[in-house]
Amino acid sequence: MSHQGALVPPVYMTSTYAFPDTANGGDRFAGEQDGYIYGRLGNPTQALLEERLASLEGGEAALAVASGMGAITSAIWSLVEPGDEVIADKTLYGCTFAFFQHGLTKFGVTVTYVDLTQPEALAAALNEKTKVVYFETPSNPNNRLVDIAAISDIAHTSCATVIVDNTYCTPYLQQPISLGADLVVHSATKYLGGHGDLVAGAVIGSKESIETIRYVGLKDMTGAVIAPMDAFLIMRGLKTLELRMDRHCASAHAVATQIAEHKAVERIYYPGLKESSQHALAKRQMHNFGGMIAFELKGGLEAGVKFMDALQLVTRAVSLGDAETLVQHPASMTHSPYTPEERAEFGISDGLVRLSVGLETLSDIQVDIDRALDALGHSASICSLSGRAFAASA
Ligand code: 4LM
Repeated sequence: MSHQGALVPPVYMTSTYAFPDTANGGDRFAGEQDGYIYGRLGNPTQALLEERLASLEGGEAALAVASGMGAITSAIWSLVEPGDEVIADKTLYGCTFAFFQHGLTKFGVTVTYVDLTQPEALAAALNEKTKVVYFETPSNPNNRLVDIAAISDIAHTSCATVIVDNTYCTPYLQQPISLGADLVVHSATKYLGGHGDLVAGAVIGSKESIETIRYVGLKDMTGAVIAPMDAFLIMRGLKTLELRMDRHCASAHAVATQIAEHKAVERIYYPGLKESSQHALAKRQMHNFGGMIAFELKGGLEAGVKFMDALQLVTRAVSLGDAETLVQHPASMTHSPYTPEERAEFGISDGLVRLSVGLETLSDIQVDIDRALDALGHSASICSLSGRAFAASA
C-alpha cells in the first residue's frame, strides 16, 4: 500500500535523490528514465499538490512554486523574448505591475496596458508582437471583472497566450481554463493555503506549457521552488477550500450590503451587489462573488485612515484570503509600486480601502465595521438601512 497506508501522505523533506547507479542518474538527467533528481526540479509532496491543483482548475498539469510572484515570473519569463509585447489589464496587484513596468521592460519586452473590461479594446491593441494577454478577474484591489471567454476568443485570433490570475476566486469560484484561458496563475498564499501561514504560488495549464515553465522558467530563471512543508500545508488547506469559500462569500456579501448602505460610504466595489454594473458578468463567470470588498469613503484618504484605525477586531494587514478579516490601504501599501499618476490613470484612488472578509462570526465583523463607520460621523447603522443609491462597481 502506498505510504504504508497513511491517510495523510508524508512530507518528503529532501533536497536531493539517490541514483541506483551512475547510468541511471545520467538517464534521469537525459529524460530517458523516470525518477526524481533534485529539489529544484520536483518533490513527491509537491507533485501530489500539483496533481490536485491541475484537477481542481481543469488543467492537464500544474507547477507549484514559492510565491505568487514566483508563479507569474516563472510563467512569463518562459514565454517572452526581447521584441515581444505583453498586453496587461489596467489594474493589477502592485508587484505584478512592478514586474511588468520595471522588470520585463528592462529586457526589451514591451508592456501595453489596455482596459480589458472592454474586449473591443483588446481587438484594437492586439498585434503580431503580442505574446501574452494577462489579467486578474476580479482585479486587485478594485474588483473589476474581465470577461474571460470574450478576451480569450479575441486573443486567440492571434497567437497570444492568455494568462488569468485566479487568486481572488480559486478554482471553486471560477475556472478560467474552461472559459478559454491558456494558463492560470495563483498566489497560493491566499485562499488556497487559507490560513496565513505560508507563501506559495502555482501555474496550471497544458502539460507542454507547464513542462516548459518548470524546466526553463523555474529551474533556470527564477528558482522559486516551493518548500515541501508548504506544499503539505496547501494540501491541508484544500481540504476545506469549499467550506471556507462558501463562508467567505456569504459573509462578504452581507458585509458589502452593510457597507453599501452606510451614509459614510461614497462608492463600493463588490460584484455580488445587484446594483454593480458587472453583476451579470459575475453571475455568468463566477460560481459566487468572493470574499473581497473595496470601497471609498466620503472624505477620501483622511476618512479611510480614520476608519481603519478605529477597527478593533479587523486586522490592519496586507494579504487576503485568511481566516482573519484583513483591511489595508492599497495606495500606500499593496499598490505603492504604482506612482500616484499611474494610480490615478488606472483607477486606484487614494481613498480606496480593501477588505478581505474572514471566517469570524459574521456579527462580530459587522459590529466592528459599523462602529468604525459610525465613528466617521455620518450616523447610519446596520439597523437603519436608508435606500441611498448604490455606486456602480466597474
Ligand atoms: C495583497 N497580493 O494583495 P505572493 N496575484 C495577486 C495577488 O493579490 C498577489 C500576488 C499575485 C498581496 C500580497 C501582499 C492577485 C499578492 C503575489 O505574495 O507572491 O504569494 O502573490 O495583499
